[in-house]
Amino acid sequence: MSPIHPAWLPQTALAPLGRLVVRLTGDGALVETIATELRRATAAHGGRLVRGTPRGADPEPDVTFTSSTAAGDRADLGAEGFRVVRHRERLTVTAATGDGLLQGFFHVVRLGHDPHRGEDVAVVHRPAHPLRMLDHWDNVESHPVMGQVERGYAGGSLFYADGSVREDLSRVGEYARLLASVGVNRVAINNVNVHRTESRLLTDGLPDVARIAAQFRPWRIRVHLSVNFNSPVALGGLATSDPLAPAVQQWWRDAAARVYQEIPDFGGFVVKADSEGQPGPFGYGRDHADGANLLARAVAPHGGVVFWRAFVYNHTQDWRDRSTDRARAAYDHFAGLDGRFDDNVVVQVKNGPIDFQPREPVSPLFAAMPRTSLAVELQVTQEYTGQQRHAVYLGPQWGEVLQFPLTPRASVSGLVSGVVGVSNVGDDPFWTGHPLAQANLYAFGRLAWEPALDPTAVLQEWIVLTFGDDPQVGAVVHGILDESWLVYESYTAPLGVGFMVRPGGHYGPDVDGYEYTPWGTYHFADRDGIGVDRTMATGTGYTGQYPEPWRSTYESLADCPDEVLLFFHHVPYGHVLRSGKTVIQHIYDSHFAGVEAVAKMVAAWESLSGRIDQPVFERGRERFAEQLRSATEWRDQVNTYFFRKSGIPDSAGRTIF
Ligand code: GCW
Repeated sequence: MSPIHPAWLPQTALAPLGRLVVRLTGDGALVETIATELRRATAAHGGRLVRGTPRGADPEPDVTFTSSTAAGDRADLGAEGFRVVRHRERLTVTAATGDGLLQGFFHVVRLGHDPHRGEDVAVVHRPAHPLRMLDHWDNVESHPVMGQVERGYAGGSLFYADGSVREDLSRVGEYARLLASVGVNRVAINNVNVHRTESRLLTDGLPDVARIAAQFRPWRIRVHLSVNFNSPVALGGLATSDPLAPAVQQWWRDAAARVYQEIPDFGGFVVKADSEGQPGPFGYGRDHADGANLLARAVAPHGGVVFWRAFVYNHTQDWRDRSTDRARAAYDHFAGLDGRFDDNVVVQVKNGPIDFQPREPVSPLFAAMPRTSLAVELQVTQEYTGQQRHAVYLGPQWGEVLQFPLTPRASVSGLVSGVVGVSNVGDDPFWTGHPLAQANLYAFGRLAWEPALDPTAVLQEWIVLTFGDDPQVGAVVHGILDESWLVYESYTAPLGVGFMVRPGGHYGPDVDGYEYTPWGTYHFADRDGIGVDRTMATGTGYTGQYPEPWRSTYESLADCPDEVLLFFHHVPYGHVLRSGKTVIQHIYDSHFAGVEAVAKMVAAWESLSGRIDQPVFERGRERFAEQLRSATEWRDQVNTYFFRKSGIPDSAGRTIF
């Protein structure tokens, strides 16, 4: 087995700073964390760390990290911000908190060579969202169908093995360091589908949860638990879990108090309720505000937050029933509850209305709950985007989602206070299965902190930290990843229709895989056309959930953007897209082009042989071979399916089966 890959923080990434004279002032746990980093780096690379206030004999520092208690700095920099000033080849980073100083430290690491040299600057960095979180869908006990990590493509869990919390959690500490370096400040450590063993983390498992929290604490990352709504019955032996029953409320208050006794900086709960078989308030005739507030009031005295997921829909639909539309579900369940959630509830909404497809419009729910704290949930783990066997850099997708101007006044980012990602990490030596999938974890944190960052520039940061500054390696990795999301989209389900995947595992093509299932996501292809009519005029009315101008844009066949056309409209194969191509020709062309693009990626990767770590190269090579095989399969199945349905040949006469 290969040794654990250092991801984007190899020793070399700290070398530029480690060669300098660095001063660090302030105290507290986080300042000690920074001190440890600096001590190691300067010892390894010949620099020098000076602690505390300057003394006459000290050398002049090149870089100073300083904790400020000034009221002005507090106001200016906030709880996590920092100021960077470069003046006459001296760099000073000032923060009002340890959190801010830690973020400032990693900022300087990202600056790379000679961070103190260059033009004079004075900039303040503050996060766009206070809540930046990763959810793990990890099970304590390997689930018979879903395994150790639900939708995990990177081996087992970092936290659990053989039915319990791991004895040796040192890798969790390494993980915490990586997450802190990109600004993640919360982690939920168990699957939102809370099975029996996992539900006990809240009770008997607490000492083990405390051990995990201890690994995250030096990096100021708060730990959350996913909890089962039915816990008062299942764990407490109560007759009901009705959120309005006083005994139930007391049970949750007591449970929360026990957690905070063990883990004073515990973050709070994450809840998936009334969704895909998980229990919830509907079972007691209550709504989701009742349910969320029940838990929020239990953690409120301790400063806790409840992330309540809006992923609520009917997964036992009848495919014959054209009136139900899964895309409508989150809005239909939640929009009417706006204003009823307690302040420490965060309603967590998936980026799109269905389920992390390669392309979906953004969820209209973000615009419908102005009096509620919201978080956008992104899927870092590549469930529907190639399962970490395909190289797919998701930074551009997330940038688009976060910056999407959903209302005339605000982007999605401006409408939420948190960004949550489903983690793509496991106990794999490369952390993420595909070594290039590390870039997604990196970009998640960076874009959650600052959504306006250019995803290509973020990728560049990741490349230099990870591989060093060999320009050829940089060019190749950019060449592979910059457009990789669009490439993936091009050889899979076309024009926003989504879900043409194998049921259950969700890998590989199956055009009709979900067409007649109860899960409710269909393409409605027949001999004449394809797509889901979600218009108000003739379809499910989903377009009516959007504010203007999107309501009219999506409603109108002429105005609807091509990439989501089939999400909103059912059209004939001969319908001419805004691109000038017919729908059927677009399907053929994009699938052929997609596979050609993958073949180029494979060749590009081969050119890195000998230029990057051999184990990384080998792992990548194995993944690229699979990507090419799988993309070819997608191309041939999708093209053949639509050729047979439509009878319309490819205008370029290429091979379709
Ligand atoms: O994407 C779907 C997945 C489920 C997952 C669910 C959810 C954890 O297929 O595995 O369950 O979404 O987000 O709750």
